[in-house]
Amino acid sequence: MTTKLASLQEWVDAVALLTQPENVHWCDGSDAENDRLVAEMNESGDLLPLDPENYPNCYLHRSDPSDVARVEHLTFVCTNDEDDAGPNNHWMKPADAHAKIDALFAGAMQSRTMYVIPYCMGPIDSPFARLGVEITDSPYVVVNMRLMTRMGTAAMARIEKEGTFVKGLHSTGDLDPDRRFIMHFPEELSIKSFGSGYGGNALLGKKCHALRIASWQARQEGWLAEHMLIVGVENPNGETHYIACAFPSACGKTNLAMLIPPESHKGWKIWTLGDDIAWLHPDAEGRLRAINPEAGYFGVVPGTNAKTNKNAFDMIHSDTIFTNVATTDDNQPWWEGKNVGSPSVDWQGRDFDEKNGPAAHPNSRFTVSAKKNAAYSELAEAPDGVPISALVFGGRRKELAPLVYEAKNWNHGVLIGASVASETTAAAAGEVGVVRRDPMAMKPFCGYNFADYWAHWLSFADNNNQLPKIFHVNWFRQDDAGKFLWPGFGENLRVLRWIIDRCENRVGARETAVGFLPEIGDIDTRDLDISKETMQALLSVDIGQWQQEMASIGEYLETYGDRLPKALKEVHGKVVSDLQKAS
Ligand code: OXD
Ligand code: MN
Repeated sequence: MTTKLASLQEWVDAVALLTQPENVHWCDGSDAENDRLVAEMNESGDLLPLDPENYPNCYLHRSDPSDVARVEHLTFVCTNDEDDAGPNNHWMKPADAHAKIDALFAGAMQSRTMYVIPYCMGPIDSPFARLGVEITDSPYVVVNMRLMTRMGTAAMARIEKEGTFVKGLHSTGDLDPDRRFIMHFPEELSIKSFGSGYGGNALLGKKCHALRIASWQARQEGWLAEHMLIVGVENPNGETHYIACAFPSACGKTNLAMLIPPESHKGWKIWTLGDDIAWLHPDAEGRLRAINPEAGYFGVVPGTNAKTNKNAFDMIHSDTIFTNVATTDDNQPWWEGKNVGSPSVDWQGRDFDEKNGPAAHPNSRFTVSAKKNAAYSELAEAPDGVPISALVFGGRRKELAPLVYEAKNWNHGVLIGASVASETTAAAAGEVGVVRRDPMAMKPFCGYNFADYWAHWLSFADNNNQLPKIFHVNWFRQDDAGKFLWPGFGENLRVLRWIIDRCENRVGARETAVGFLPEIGDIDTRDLDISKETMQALLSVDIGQWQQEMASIGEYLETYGDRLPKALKEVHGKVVSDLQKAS
């Protein structure tokens, strides 16, 4: 397969001239192609087959130990004007960035095959879907992109018809961390990634395209590209509300997207539309409609078991690529929190010895097609997506943030989103467990200046009359002894129910300076072993702590200088004065 689209052919030829591959292969996404690549990788050791009886069609990939997470310090947004990238991004002048990374690409694919991967982000016939082509020298990337996107012939047909696509160029290079860069050129709709074979650094459809480049496109075209799961909550009467939730990496998005209603909630159903990314478009009625641009899950493995996420646990028993998990002596994949079996070989291929740390890497992953999820929503393929009733922000906070609260209006909700903070996790390289601001959970992923991004969010209030209500949740509040106050997982449905009741105007709320909170008793705790005191603690607002928090948010917002929208400053000022009155 080559192409009749001249701009694509010219780009592929130019890349081949620069990178000097031995072969060029145009991917069609077929089973036969996939089988051949898997067989070749079994031969080369890139993919190790797992126990075919208990894990049919499952493989293990071990990445280089220096290449196990996203690398935010090596990720750049390269716009002509530095202020367009903003203080939230590392910036490089486009010409300098191209020169630097092209020098690394020169000859980088010698004696390798160069794969050309046409893909579509979003249902193939959706007007909201966007197209891309990734060129890579990694067959691991090809087989992952096949699970994570609509990849192959149908995508190519649409690319040739529309002529516009995001250009992504990737090479694993020599994996030298000093020769590793992930560069984005939103003005050119292009991405160049060198020196990493890992997840978000290499599967360019995901964070690079569907968030960094798409957020830029979305601003120009009047929609939003967000780091959000999308879930349908169906009540026993068969009514379904769709909710989109933005939480920082590794805060339980996949678990919430696949929540299993607890025993106490017979008749309730949860439908998964997406676990990581939502593209939100205003419709003619002024609602926001969401599609998930992805077709698969690239989920964190440790902690996944039949209790925490039964749907994920079940679906990763076949047709799954594991990256950096351990194995048992009968060659089943193993990870901390699996709760069955024990590790024999660790993620680096060494005999397991607890002195070397966890057996599976804390950021080890599964890649699996979304269609394997027992809770997969049939509307996941709907070209127009689903109408969103509520947007929910959240973070991992030991204290301060109550279990749930509701914004007073859209602008206040934008402030709540802009104020999201969370303790860091292993999804990104760097220290774990420190609180950092992660506005809208987009700190690593917004392809432009946050000040302009908040202005874009605020602009929706002008022309939409049926916008979703905005909430904030915190499943991670602890007592003084460090014990989690809320059971989490399936029980989070109780909080989603309050959120839906608020959207339907079925329940009142307690107004506080920071937002509307549930009255104790309005969160259904039937059949839950939780005391009234604990619920009070979960729903308490400590005015002194919040005054400190608002001061810190104010300082943070000021770092965006003159571009910070006035409306955001005003709503911040209003919360500060309401807290003052309440103190
Ligand atoms: C992810 C992340 O991999 O957010 O989804 O880091
Ligand atoms: Mn994510």
